[in-house]
Amino acid sequence: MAKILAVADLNTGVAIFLTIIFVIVAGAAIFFLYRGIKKDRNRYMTERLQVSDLNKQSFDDMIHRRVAAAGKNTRFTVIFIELNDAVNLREAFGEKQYNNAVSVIADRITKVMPDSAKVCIYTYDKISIYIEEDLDKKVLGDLCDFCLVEANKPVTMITRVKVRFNLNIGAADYEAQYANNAEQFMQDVQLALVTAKRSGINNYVIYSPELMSGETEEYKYYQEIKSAIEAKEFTLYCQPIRNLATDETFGYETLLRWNHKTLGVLSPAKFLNIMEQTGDIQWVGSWAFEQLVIKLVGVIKNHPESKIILSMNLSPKQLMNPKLCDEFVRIIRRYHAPSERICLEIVEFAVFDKVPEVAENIVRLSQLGFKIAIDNFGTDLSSLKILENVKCDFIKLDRSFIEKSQDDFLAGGVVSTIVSYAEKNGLQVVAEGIEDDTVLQYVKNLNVGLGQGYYFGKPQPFEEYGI
Ligand code: G
Ligand code: MN
Repeated sequence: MAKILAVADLNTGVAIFLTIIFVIVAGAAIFFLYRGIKKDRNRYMTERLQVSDLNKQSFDDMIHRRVAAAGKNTRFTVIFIELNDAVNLREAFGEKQYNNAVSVIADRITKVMPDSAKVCIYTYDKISIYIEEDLDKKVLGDLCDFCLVEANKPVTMITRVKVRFNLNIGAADYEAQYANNAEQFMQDVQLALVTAKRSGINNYVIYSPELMSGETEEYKYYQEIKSAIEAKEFTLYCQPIRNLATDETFGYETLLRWNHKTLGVLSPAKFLNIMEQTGDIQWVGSWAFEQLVIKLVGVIKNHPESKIILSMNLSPKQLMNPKLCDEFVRIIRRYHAPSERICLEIVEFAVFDKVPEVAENIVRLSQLGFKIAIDNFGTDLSSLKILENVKCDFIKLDRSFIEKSQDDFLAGGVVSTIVSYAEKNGLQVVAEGIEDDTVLQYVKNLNVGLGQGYYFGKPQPFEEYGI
């Protein structure tokens, strides 16, 4: 009996022991399974969410390999994203912080891309994306829009300093026509990018042959300007505007100059026309505006007592850009610059009420606090009509008009009329192109308040005027 009990006890013991072993083994299995899944999941997540280790060289190599191995039905997409303020931001925040910010943007972009996408920080101002899929135009357009949204969100640079990047995007699909020609394919992605850039900030363009035929010369020109800006060949000169009654400096007109490698210092007359045609004026204009703002903020910091205003010319093409105001607002906010100390000079005023975008821009710029000047006034008297619709602050009388008005009784009368009109309506008049004492006395006698011209100083680098 006792023996039977002992056997029963033994059986229970073995059963308990086996159960415990089973629980331990099962527990361990579940543990390892869980760990394995977690590890895989983490690997998957990091692979998916991390910017690839690619750099320009390996990215280009990858594209070359893909093109070399491509068959008739191979399709993939490459996107270039260019950060427009790269040079300035890198200078303002330093290399390390700037690079961090670009990584943040690349991460955000990775998250909105399909799984097959490889995102690469291509150069300091460019992110490239390779997508191993045949995307239709609509989907690709949506992806570009996502990129714009993600990259436009503010990035925190140093504690509490948030910066918004501006960008342009170019994309192209690889198709059989590129067989064995990776160079051509990558150049078309770049062309799409340049075309986007010319149409204003925060735009994307998807390459299509119709859109871009005959662009090659312009493309070279674009590259020339871009490398000129990087080589600091573009500078802002300035020319004083004098208060004729007190002889104090009222402000400076800033003027763009291109210190060309081989051609010397070029004035806008030499390059602005072609920039207008190609559309490069949009981004070069924004660049110039930003330089003006940086200068103004420097003046306010170093000479708090100074009240000078800085002015700059806006080209008609710039004024037609519906995003102009947003762009300017973004820049003045970034530097905390007072818009009321910036004057925007606008020529060909008369045509503007016929172009709604232009009229809207002028009204908005004025509402934003910018001072508005009618430049080169006199060449087209119908400009006066616009004063009824748009609030202006300055009328700048053209040099040739003043010259003519000295001998021409009628024109002289017009100057007087303008001066009294200005007085009544709170505008200030600037006589342009004062070269000698005779003209200076003449305009003073007509009660013109402000003057500008070689007599007071030529356009020169800011340092020459001690600012
Ligand atoms: O008004 P507008 O922005 O077009 O005028 C600026 C241009 O006028 C500058 O390129 C400058 O070189 C030129 N300029 C400025 N002062 C004088 C002057 O006294 N005489 C002449 N001839 N040109 C001047
Ligand atoms: Mn001007």
